[in-house]
Amino acid sequence: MTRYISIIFLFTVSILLSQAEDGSKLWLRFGQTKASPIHFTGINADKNLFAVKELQKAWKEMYRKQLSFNNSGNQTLVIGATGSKELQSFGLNKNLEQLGEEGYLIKSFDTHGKHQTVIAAKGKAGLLYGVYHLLRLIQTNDLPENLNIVEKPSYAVRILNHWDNLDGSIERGYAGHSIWKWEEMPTKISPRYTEYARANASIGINGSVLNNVNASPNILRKNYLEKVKILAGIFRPFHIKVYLSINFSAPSVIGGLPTADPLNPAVIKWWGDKVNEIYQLIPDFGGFLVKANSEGLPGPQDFGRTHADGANMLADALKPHGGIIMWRAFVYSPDNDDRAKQAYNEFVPLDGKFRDNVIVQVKNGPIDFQPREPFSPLFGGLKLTKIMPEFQITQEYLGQSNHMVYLAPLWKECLDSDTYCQGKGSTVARITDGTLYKRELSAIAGVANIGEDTNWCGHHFAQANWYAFGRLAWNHNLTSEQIAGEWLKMTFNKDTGFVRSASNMMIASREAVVNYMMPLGLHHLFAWEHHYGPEPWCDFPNARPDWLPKYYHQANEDGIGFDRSSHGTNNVEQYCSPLREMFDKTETCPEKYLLWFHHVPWNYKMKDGKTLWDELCYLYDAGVKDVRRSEATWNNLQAYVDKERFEAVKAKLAIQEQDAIWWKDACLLYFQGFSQQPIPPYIEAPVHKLDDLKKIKLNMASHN
Ligand code: GCV
Repeated sequence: MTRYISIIFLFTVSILLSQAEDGSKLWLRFGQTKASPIHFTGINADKNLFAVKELQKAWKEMYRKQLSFNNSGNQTLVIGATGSKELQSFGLNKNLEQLGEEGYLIKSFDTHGKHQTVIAAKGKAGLLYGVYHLLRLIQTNDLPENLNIVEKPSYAVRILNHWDNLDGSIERGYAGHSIWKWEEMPTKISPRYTEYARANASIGINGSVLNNVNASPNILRKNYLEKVKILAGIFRPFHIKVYLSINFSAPSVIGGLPTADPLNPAVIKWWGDKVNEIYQLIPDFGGFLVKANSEGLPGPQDFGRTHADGANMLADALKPHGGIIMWRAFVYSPDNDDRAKQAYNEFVPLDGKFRDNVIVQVKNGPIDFQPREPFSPLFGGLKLTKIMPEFQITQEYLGQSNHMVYLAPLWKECLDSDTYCQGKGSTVARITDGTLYKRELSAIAGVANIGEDTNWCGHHFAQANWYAFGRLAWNHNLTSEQIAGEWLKMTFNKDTGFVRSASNMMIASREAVVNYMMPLGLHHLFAWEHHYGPEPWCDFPNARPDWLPKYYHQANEDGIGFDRSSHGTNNVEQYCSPLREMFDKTETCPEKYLLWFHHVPWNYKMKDGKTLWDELCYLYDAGVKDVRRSEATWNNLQAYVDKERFEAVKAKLAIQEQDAIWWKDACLLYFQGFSQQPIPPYIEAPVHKLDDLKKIKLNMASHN
């Protein structure tokens, strides 16, 4: 009897646990959300198609049964690729041709008293994306009676960069250890690999760089390549290619050669052989991501060669197999007068010298993923070279997995920036998506925020950034609001009021973090080691000057900010007219970039009539207030969110509020030492003492 009761007890507990809202299902909560009424009487499709299997899997979770393969009802769903018998009567072949391999149509047809919904594409990839699109419409309750959807991705390569090390740690990862269990493969294959692939495919991501750009040469050893092959096999049906970060000195470290000089014939042969070996194992391997001559990593310059020499040698090895090189432009050295200028100075003289399967990968801003930076001048500067944006989904400098910061507005700000490099309308989006220069190969990368935490990303709202990256990579014309709305409906609740409030909260969160961390173009004020909290005072003997905050804020008795104008380092010259002139003068420089481009006196009059000092105080304070507003909003939304996730987010928001106050007090008290001005009475007075804040030492070892 006791045994019987305990079985019932265990059974009940396991049901409850399996229903726990722990975030593990991401936005694919087919079984958890209230599904909309069934629209279809049956499906007409090849049941062996992976896209159809994915549809049926989700369907079963939503409706507890599969959609029957039955074409006789009056509301059929038809799925088929060009040339398939299912598509024959619809005459869509011409339209599909224009949509490429990944595009698709979802269209309604009313014929012979039948209402048919057709998902059509040129090939399997498009069908898969079409199915996920339909599922999204069902999940969000946005499936209209008549559909006429035409989709084609903005970028050809939509890729996540994992900064995962082979020992399971993640550089700048804040959601636990790596999901790649190298030691366990091939004996044990984590089910998360498939879930990862599905989540990515559902938002259009089609590539994954598995390992850190600070790459261990060992990833190219045979035993690791065998494991990479396993992941590639799992990802393949989801139309996701694997890519690897490589270490430029691999030919010497693991190949035993005396050099890694890219022009040395033995080195060229070594790479050629290695690439052949990879393609033997993984015929659809995507290519390499390379961080070279950057932050101490080896590269072609070690042998007197250029970045182009290095990239081209690797590109030549990959070319016969259709692989690409993503060559990072994240280079800077302490010997130069301004870090913001260096990537441009290094790469613009090489413009036009790269092979056609090389794309130069550029971080959105010229420094390093700060809460706000102007776009990197390389986007306008490189005209003959393919160039791709690199965004950081993981929140290295934005509160890591403690702060709720929705990043779509930050990325849109960069993509929508007009570089003017080919006249008005030369936006970063148009330069990188291939439309401005009519290029087929285009790409966009996001540094992943994924780890083995149950909810994948550490913070429930950080999932929105993974989601938003994928959606923007697919369609950079989507608005931040649209993406937030979709994600909220799928992840939390479809209630209109809930979505409106939560979406407003998400949208406001980016400006909030700018305000409480680094308003008005301030940057790099974070702590030396962990990059989490403020340390504008940080200094110690023999430190690299360009790794110290004072290099960037340049605060003194006269004012604050980095003079990058024509009177200073002349970084403004790297931007095309009229931006160059606009950034050059304090009166015309947008105030959000004021201290990025100018050293400004404390009593400088801002557009709203305040002095610079008062404005700085006002903005830091506004950032804290913004976070409090988010807390109030979230508390009001309690009825719409399950207890588990509600409490988890609430607890993180409380940390964020404390951190915002920490940032505000630290920065204002420290800069006050230079401005010598009082904090205005309408600003909340600091609650900390500067000396106490200077003593804070975080043990963030587990975070890096
Ligand atoms: C992967 C910054 C980060 C490093 C990172 C580097 C890069 O410096 O702090 O952790 O290294 O950027 O993007 O290469």
